[in-house]
Amino acid sequence: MKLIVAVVQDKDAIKLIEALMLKGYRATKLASTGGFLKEGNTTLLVGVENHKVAEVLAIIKKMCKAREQLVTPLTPVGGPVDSYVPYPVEVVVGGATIFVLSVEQWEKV
Ligand code: 2BA
Repeated sequence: MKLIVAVVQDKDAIKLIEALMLKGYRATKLASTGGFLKEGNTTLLVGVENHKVAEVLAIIKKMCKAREQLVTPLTPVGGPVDSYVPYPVEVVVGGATIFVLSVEQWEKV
């Protein structure tokens, strides 16, 4: 048994969950916030048998798109604030950040 933890963009979350449900997977959707952008994203927990991991990863890859996003860096700590010009920089967010964890025990009571 594996637990797939996938951090995805909110824009992709609903369609991804629908695609997983259509294939018979169960998922838990958690509202989360990215540490870098400080914006909302979605973390999905999907518990699956070992041999199903590849299929779930394929579904996630298919449904989650990479998007460019502009972010304005914060003023440097301790730096000269008056001469600091905050230029927006572009970061590529997603498709998805995925962790696959081994599950020691799984029970439904
Ligand atoms: P955020 O932390 O808000 O990061 C959003 C995007 O900003 C990242 O996209 C990446 O392109 C960029 N970024 C993040 N940290 C950076 C840094 N120190 N310097 C420059 N650019 C940086 P993704 O890599 O696709 O990550 C999307 C979201 O996935 C992240 O949102 C975070 O919530 C989660 N995530 C990514 N890597 C993680 C990790 N190792 N552990 C836990 N969560 C992670």
